[in-house]
Parts: sequence; C-alpha cells; structure tokens
Amino acid sequence: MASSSGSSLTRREAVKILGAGAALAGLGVMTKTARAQVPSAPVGAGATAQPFVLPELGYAVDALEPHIDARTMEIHHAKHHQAYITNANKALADHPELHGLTAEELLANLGAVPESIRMAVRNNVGGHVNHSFFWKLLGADVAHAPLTPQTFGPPEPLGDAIGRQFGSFKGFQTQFADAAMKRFGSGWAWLVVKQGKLGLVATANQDSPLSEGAVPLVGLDVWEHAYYLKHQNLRADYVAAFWAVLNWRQAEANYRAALAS
Ligand code: MN3
Repeated sequence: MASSSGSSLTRREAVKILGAGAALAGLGVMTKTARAQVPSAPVGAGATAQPFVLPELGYAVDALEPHIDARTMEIHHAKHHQAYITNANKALADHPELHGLTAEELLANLGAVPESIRMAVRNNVGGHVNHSFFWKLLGADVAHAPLTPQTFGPPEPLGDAIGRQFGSFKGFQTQFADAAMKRFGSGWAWLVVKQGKLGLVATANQDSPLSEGAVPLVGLDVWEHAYYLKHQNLRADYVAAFWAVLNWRQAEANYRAALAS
C-alpha cells in the first residue's frame, strides 16, 4: 500500500507534480505528453482513493429483477468489476508517485500517466470508475414502478435541462438509446455535462467521459456481459429495460455535484 511507503506522495503533492510538469525523471512520471496545466479533476461521480476496493452494490443482486437478472448482477459485480480493480491496483503497484491520485484524477489526466501503464490504467481504472458509477445509478426502489414519465421523469433541474437540450424527455430517451445501439462492440452510452451543457456520448471499452473533460450523469454499460444471460443478442431489449431501473435521484445528484464543481 502506498501509505506505508516512504516514497509515496500525498494526493496534493502528486496533483501538483502532474500539473506542474516538473522534472520527474526520478519518479518516472514526466512524459512528453504531460500537460503543462492539468485541470482539476471533474469529480461529479465522486472521488475514489487507492488502493481500489470493490464497493457494495447497495441492494440485493436480485433487486433489479426482472429487468436485470440476479445472475448477471452477481457475475458483473463480483467477477467483472473485481477484475478491473485487481488489474488496476496491479498496474499502479510499482508507481507510488501516483498513489495519491484518485481514480477520477488518473482518468482526467491520462496523458500524464507513464506510457508503460497508461493503457492498463485507462482500461482498468476506467472499468472501476464506470462500474462504481453504474451500481449507484441503478435503483432497487424504482425497479417495479410502472414506466411512465410521471414516475420516471428526472427531477428538476436535470429534467428541465434535458427538456431544453433534447426537446423532451422522450426525445432524450430515443437519442440515448440510439447512442447505446450504435456503440459497436463493447462500451458505454452516456448523458454527460461538459462546460455546463448536456450531451450524449458513446465510449469504447472502458473509456470514461472524464478523460474528455465531461462529467457523466447517466451511463449504460453495453458490454455483452451486462445483458447477455437474460437478453442474449437483443441489446435493444436491455436498453429499454434500463429505464425501469434507472435511479434518477442519483442522476440528479450527479448533475448538482457537476454544476457545483
Ligand atoms: Mn460491465
């Protein structure tokens, strides 16, 4: 663990070093691509300290039935997410100079991560952050409510912002589903806020919107491991089911945090 190492830096020190682009040959941090000015990390999804550990789901694995099945949740959380965490910690183990950074800060400053571990950090820290975000966004308390705009429309001010940006809540749902369907292969569909404006993006693999300076508000894992046991090849069915388990209160909290940061 970094905290037991005499050579480890505090988070503040590490951020300062990454931001300053100082002479870091001895630490192995300095790269040609290190940015002169590292922006403060967008942390709308919360800050995750190292070493990374598997967060609790916050609800039973069968809580999202019938929309997302228990076996999928069990494997997705305990196996897939854990694997990202294990591999992320392994990649960072020999880089104590980075241990003071949160997962979100690493993703927001990938260019400053040593090239030898950059892809491992991008994929596995990304996987950890994305899945931690996803579990919180799903809600057992809304799983069995009827699919109506009245019960599922996002609360203000996010609901208002969605209406302004996408014309209507329905319009947003259509465009979000479209982004999720057009993401070829594995990846994620996102509702993000960037410089105060809402937008839709679809990322490949475990790439995070944080790496593009955007803060995720809603995200859907469209890797087959997220839906194949129940929905098989029918991604559209899974995307439709997502609306029944999406916890808009969490999305709203993400939005408020992003606007405040
Ligand atoms: Mn997944």
